[in-house]
Amino acid sequence: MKIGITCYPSYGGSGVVGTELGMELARRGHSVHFICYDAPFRLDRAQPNVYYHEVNIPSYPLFKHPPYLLALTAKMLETARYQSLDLLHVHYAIPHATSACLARDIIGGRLKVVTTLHGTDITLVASDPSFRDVVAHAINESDGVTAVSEDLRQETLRSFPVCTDLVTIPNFVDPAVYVRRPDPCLRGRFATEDEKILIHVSNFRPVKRVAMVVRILAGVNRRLPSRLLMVGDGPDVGMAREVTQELGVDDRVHFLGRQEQVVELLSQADLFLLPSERESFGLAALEAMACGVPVVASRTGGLPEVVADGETGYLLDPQDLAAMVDAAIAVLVEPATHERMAAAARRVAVSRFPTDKIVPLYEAYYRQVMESRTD
Ligand code: GMT
Repeated sequence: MKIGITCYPSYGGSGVVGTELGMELARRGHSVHFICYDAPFRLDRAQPNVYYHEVNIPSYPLFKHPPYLLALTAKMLETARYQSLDLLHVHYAIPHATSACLARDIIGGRLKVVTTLHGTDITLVASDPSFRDVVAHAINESDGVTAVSEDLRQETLRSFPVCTDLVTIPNFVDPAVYVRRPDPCLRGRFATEDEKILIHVSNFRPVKRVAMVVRILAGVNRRLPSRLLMVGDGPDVGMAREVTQELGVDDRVHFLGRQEQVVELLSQADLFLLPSERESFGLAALEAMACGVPVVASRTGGLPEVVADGETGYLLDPQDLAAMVDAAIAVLVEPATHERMAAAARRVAVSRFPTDKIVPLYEAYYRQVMESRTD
């Protein structure tokens, strides 16, 4: 197949999924054309069957805001025409799905649009009433729509006037890449032998509740000497630093900024923290699990579909700090318990969400969509 993929190229789960999916489809022999405003950060542009088409956003004095939606549509149209694409697969509804449907309608013919909903496109941005109908229209006009968890699928059906089928295809992880690589030297840079390492990876948006991550570290550290690795960057990083100072744990928390490869860091960690307000899937938790790191997270959104409560970690009320601290200590304090949960985390990640099980679901779905009628 000849597939166009659009995703946000910057750090973020939906961009990672779109990029990893495209590269795996290319390995399987499909021609994959990335259509983005920047090269996605994990994209290997030297890989066979992978092409990159940059969206150029014009700026004229008349425009207060550059017309990104139209620039993207024009690039999709051009790429679809000249590369004879079969399908545009867009990750994140806003505004990618709208652009793709417009490009398809202009081009006519057999081009199909598949939209994958990732979460905040539905739960946060689209809950702005002024966006709701636009997003609903793009969902309904797509030839196929997938959601990354069953919870997100249900949430979309509840919150939008959707009159099309939605299919759940979960996110995935490559078990050969995401595998624990212990490195005593690297671990020793952060912690002594008797200290535990907690880790959090995110884009530090308010929905991630990074202050809560720091509070959990402070609570755990009172009973078990611990360190916290904060990986990523975003609007709440400054606030998280302030909380470390307020709680007197600034020497215990390492802010490492954005990292392209997180496997090395995850591999040194004993526990992953994700006390988000909402999480449609929790790809960061899945990546941690594949590296044998148990997870303490919120019982919210799609996380219960990823983290097996009591087996690969614990799921708790995101507001309940004491319960999160107790759960973290319960995972960490007994080496046998930790070993059991770490092994279960790896087992669940590689048995339920491996790339070679999930990507064929997308291929089959593309075929189904391409065989559907064009009215
Ligand atoms: O977490 C974010 O704010 C980024 C967002 C994105 O679109 O990049 O992540 C969403 O998509 C990820 C990939 O499907 C999911 O693993 C995340 O759970 C989801 N984030 C939220 O629902 C908050």
